[in-house]
Amino acid sequence: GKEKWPRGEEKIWKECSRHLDEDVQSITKSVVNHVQTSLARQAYNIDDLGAYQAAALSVRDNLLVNWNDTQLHYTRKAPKRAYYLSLEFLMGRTLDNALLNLGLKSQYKDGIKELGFSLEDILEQERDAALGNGGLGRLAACYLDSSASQDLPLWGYGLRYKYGIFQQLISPEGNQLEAPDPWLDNQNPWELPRLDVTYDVRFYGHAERIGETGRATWSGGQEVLAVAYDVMIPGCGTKNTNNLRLWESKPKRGFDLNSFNAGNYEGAVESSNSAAAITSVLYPNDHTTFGKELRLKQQYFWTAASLADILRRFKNLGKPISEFPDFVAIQLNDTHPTLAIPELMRILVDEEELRWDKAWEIVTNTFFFTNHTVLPEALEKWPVPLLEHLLPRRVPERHLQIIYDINMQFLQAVEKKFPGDRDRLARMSIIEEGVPKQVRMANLACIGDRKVNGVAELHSELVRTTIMKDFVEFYGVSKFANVTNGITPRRWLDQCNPELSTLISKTLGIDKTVWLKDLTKLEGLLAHTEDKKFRDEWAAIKQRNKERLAHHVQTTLGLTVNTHAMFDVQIKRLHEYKRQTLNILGVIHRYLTLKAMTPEERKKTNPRVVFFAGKAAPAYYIAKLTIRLIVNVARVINDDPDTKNYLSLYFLPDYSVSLAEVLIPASDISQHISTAGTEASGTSNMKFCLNGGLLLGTVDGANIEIAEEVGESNVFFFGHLTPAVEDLRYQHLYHPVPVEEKSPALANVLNQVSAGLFGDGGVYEPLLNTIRQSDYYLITDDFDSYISALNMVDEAYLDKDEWVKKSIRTTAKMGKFSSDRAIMDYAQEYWNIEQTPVPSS
Ligand code: GFP
Ligand code: GFP
Repeated sequence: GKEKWPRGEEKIWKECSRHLDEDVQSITKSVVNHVQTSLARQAYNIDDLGAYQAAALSVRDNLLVNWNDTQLHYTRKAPKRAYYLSLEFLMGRTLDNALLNLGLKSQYKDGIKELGFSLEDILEQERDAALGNGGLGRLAACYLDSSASQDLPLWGYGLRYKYGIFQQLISPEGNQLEAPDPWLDNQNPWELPRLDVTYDVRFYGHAERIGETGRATWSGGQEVLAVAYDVMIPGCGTKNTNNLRLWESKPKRGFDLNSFNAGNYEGAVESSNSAAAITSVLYPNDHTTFGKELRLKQQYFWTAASLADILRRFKNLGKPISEFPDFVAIQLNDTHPTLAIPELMRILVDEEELRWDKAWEIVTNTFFFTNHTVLPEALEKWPVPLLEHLLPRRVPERHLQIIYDINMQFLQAVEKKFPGDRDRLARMSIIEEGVPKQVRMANLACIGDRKVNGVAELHSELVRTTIMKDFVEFYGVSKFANVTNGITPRRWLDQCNPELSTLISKTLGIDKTVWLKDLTKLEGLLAHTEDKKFRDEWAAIKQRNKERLAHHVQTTLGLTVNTHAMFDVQIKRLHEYKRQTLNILGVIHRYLTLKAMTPEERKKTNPRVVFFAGKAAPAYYIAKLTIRLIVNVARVINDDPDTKNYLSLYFLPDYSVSLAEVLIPASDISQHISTAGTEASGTSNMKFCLNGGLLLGTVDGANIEIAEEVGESNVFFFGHLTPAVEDLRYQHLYHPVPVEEKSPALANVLNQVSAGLFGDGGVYEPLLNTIRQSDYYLITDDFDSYISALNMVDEAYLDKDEWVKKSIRTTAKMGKFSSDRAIMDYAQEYWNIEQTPVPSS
């Protein structure tokens, strides 16, 4: 029989239920309450950190009211749901964002003030949740925000790493050092441990076929427990509050008392330690594959737990399993969660006892796959022996057997369509021959998915014509589409640039929640570009944001920044394809040019301050050398009395979401200068432009679509185009032209570095040689046009009025790049899910 629900009197439950605190008095009360009860502190011994924690707990109570209503509403309405599986969620800080989305910021500000604290100060106490490396992880975070803001029934699934991305320190020589990021040390008020939501996940062990059926059982090996932690994701101007479920791994059987009693103390905790290791660190990814068993273990652990949870929720609906794809869509963010494909097959065949064909139909209607890069070294492959070892062994090796079976059927179909084309079969096979054999995850993801997408027009086209060419010929082109990335305007304008947000609302004459949720409304700003007063306000806000950044540099690094100069920013992971090297060589060129000028000539130049920030993967030697060069160039030029008023350079250590929030609103120009065809999309380009910073870039990724929106006269483009890249690389290898001939200016720069202008030149030889030799990323080919583009930027900046107009036009045309547009595209064209707003009670 059905359990009675709720227990006890419904009336009492209702009467005693918590509601949102909306007025200053109840907010203040709830904060004080948390100080006393949750923190066990009092008025006389509470500090900023404590005040932050109490405020966070009070906001969390409010979020929970909405979160509970949302989850219950979704459960009752039972709409089709989407699940976003991502190994990275780069969330940053939560408190400010939650206050803005709840619409309670000013009330909290007042309440906190009454208690003697400032909201600004306590916001600074929060540590970033840095569970990601870069663009891919921050994109996932923007999509969560948009899914809630657009009332879409979507949950994220990821891992709760004990240590986020490493903290970056810079040694006195300028080397990057890595330290662990113990982000959970001060406790995390934004997560709800769900000790009741757990799943067993098994590694190693063996599978055994049951009689003559295709089914098998799996036993032995190591079993760990996946424990759920829920993170509330509030939407903007709506009650809908979605969920991000992060898994922590715990030992299934913890402390071994027998070993302990026998005097084997280490043995007693061994299994606990090995289980906890699975979710202890986020792998810093440098876009190259590495055969780390632990990483594969993470991937399996996370996909297995997430699928089990999704399946349980589906089963609660009481629908037949054949309807699974009518209620569930699963988005695979890159290839990291691809093991979900064989895992769902295993569940359907072994546990649900479905026939292979039926199971395969369900699988291929459930999954969707996003590719984020065409860099060959980034396409994940796993050695067959490793998979064999980790997932159950013995005949049949279950997951591997499933992969082989999928592959066999697939290749038979290919053979049928393209008879006798052995090379094609070899290219398309999930298994790459060699010693050892490898499993190509992108092929598996493509075969097991309903649709594949790239993240900007050019990138999606490259996916279709390069890495997935054979698959397009096999499946037809309609399986391969594009969703250009987006960013949430809540964090990347309203939160990081509150003054600009206020000015925009005032100018458009609408409430901010309206344009923040329909970003195309920004076009209304175009009508005001000729209004001098508006332009002055616009420029004054940029100036104050520059001062805010300067203040940050002063307090963190003790350095004084010239806020009257143009602010030129490049912030992103360090990678050769992103070409921070091109930028620093350009800075050196500028420095040498200034040095050669007379003081009078210098006075006529446009002062420039260049900012860099970004982390290099710990094992990426060339990227680390680039950081070292930047730091040492900064030392020399910032100290040179001849030039320091006209050019200075800062490398801001430990790049993070929070640092980006200070840098982006302060930029006049930002650089997105990847070798054409290498940056899939880029998303910081959108953030800068949304905040009225102009773009200097190559014709690559989403830069192209940004230019289409704002008009080419408002961006600064340079460099070779994608179709030329292959030929140029070929030339470099077979008909190399010396740098001296290609670009005397660049040759001079390289020689000065070698000669020791920035300290021991020998140190930089390996970096310089990448340019002098094969120059895979085409620095020599693009250098001169890069320098001309920089000069054009200078010239344009001299006309302040026109510059501000360009800035306004740029912001005005960013509507397309809201992640709301992108998430609605996924919802409608891919997942087929509907907006499910929670009624305001
Ligand atoms: C979710 C939430 C629960 C909540 C229910 C409401 O559960 O906290 O009580 O929805 O229906 F996690 P599942 O969908 O995971 O069962
Ligand atoms: C990757 C790509 C970027 C793209 C993001 C999001 O970023 O071009 O914008 O994914 O799709 F390289 P990273 O994770 O490598 O920073």
